[in-house]
Amino acid sequence: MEPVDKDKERVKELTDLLNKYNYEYYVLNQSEVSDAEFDRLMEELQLIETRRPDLKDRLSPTSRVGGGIASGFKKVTHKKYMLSIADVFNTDELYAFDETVRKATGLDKVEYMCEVKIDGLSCSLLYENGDLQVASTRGDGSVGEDVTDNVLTIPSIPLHIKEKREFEIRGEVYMPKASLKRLNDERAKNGEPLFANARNAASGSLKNLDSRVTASRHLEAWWYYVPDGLELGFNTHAEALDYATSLGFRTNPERRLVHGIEEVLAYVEEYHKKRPSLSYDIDGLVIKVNDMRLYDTIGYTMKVPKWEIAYKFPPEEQFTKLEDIEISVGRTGRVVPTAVLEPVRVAGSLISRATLNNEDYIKAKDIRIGDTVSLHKAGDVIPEVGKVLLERRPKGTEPYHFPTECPFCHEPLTKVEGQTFCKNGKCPSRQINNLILFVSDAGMDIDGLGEKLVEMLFNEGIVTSIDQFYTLKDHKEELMLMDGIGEKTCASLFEAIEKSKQNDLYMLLCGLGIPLVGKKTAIVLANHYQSLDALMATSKEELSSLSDVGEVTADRILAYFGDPHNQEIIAKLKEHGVNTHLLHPIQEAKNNFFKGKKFVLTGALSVSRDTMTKRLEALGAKSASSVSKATDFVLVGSDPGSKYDKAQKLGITIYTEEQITPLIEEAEKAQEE
Ligand code: 0OX
Repeated sequence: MEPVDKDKERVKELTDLLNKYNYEYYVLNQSEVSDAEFDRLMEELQLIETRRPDLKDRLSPTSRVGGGIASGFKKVTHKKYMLSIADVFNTDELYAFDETVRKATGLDKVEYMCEVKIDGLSCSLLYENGDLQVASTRGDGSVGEDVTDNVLTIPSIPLHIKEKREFEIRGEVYMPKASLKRLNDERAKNGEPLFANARNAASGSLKNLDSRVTASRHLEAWWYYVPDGLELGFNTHAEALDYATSLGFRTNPERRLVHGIEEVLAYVEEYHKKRPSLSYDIDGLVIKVNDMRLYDTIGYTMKVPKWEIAYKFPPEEQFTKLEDIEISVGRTGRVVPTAVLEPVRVAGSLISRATLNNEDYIKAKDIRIGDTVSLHKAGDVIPEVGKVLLERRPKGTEPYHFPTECPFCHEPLTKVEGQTFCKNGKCPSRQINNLILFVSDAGMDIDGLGEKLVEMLFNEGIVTSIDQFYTLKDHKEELMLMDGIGEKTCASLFEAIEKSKQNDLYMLLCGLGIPLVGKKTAIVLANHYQSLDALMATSKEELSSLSDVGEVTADRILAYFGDPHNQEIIAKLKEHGVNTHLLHPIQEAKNNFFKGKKFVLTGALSVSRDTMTKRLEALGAKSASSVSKATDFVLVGSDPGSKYDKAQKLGITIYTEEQITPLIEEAEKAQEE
């Protein structure tokens, strides 16, 4: 008899448990285990694997966190050609599609599966003997790229399935709207270029050579096609999808089986309306013949099947006049051109400014002041100027000359990889933006110091570096001469500045504006080093070993603290009594009912609104001042204002303090575990 290998048994137990919890949490959206318990089991498995590398399986749940950096992606030849779909843009074309299908099959009324068309990146998963073998992108349809290491980091994807025959499933990897917003907010704070839409972000994340980056991007996937459905014994697409669901794959619940084209049109109309409320971007709908036995009869044209069609939504586009091009220089020195527009409504909001990205973007489209331009919301997030309507170009316009020197400091500008930079660290625009970051809620969160006031303080020479906020009280007389600043404003401003000295270390780190250090990284650094001095004395090796700190970030951090000018400012902050130590270990809000939810407070509560806001924010909720369709819930106290009426009108969930308190307490308890 073989001796019992206790580690081996425990690895199996832990693997099964972790896979089960992952499935329950990420596929079923229900969980019977706390995050803390899950993390504990994961750490235990990691420990055993470190001690016993012979027991580490390629498909271990620990591989979900990402690993090394690849030098490139291997090519994968698809077993069956990875089809794409023909597009149609209106209902007439949908009728024509139905007619083709009816003619080919001789049916009067066809059964169709209607699906939403996810705006992501198509992906194939191949399982052999129940184990995930390879995950690949579509590529040119015949040959794709092996992205298995990256796909493993998407927690909802099953590593093992109970089907032991060879099984392939295809679907779409995507970035949920909330993840894209979080990612772009973080990139904006770090002065990095933003992703224009969810598809680009998903593609950049799935095809990243560093699987730890993929893991940090919170990708998701829906699975929508079993290419060998017939061979596996299913007659219909619906049956194949139900089987995939039973194997543990996420299949999209918005799908609907309908009879005849009229019901297809009803689905189309319904999803036009439903589109904004989905948590991910869709760019259309997909209509598939349900009976797979008919596919060969209906046939294929070149690379697209005739048994399915994509109905594409019209782009949300408007036209307006470009009145001016404004140039701004952010704190990192990146020069960004912005279009100043005649205000126009796009996808529900009034737009008067839109990004022009960079010099090359303007040049490629020959965008000129005075032009009529199309405007769309890139990925429904950032308004972007699309094309120029040349037929409406007024006489006498001139090609736009991108500045060659900084409009703020007049130093020559430098171009790096398509982006333009002002490299002058003393540039007033960069300095003002640094100051703004320091006091903003993304930094030290000092109430009363708005962008306008900071700019005035800089222009008056009162605050030209961040440490000088702490000597502002010596300039009371000059301050009182400024517009709208009286005795009371001054007093509360000085109080807020004084209070900020007691901020926790991570807030200071965010406020310093260290390149590539956003809130998440700042928390990791603060928790690990516990003091600014310890962080300033660190090595590249130690920095790079931390989660969320890649090599590039480590270099930037070291360069920042190595700069004598920054060292001088930090010394002054310390002299003024600014805290440079970790006060409370900070945790990222765990998944709970409140995380990511947008709330509005109205009426009087038993505690101050500030206290309640802080409590909800600590759970990951986001406060907003006015009620809109995007509000998730409104908390009402006594004598609520018009926000209450608006919430009722919009059908937004309303809680009283009594109703919400038990929910908050439950989430707080989970947070502490
Ligand atoms: C989507 C989507 C894409 C099946 C055979 C060719 C295309 N983006 O959501 N493709 C398909 O169908 C495949 N369905 C979808 N829902």
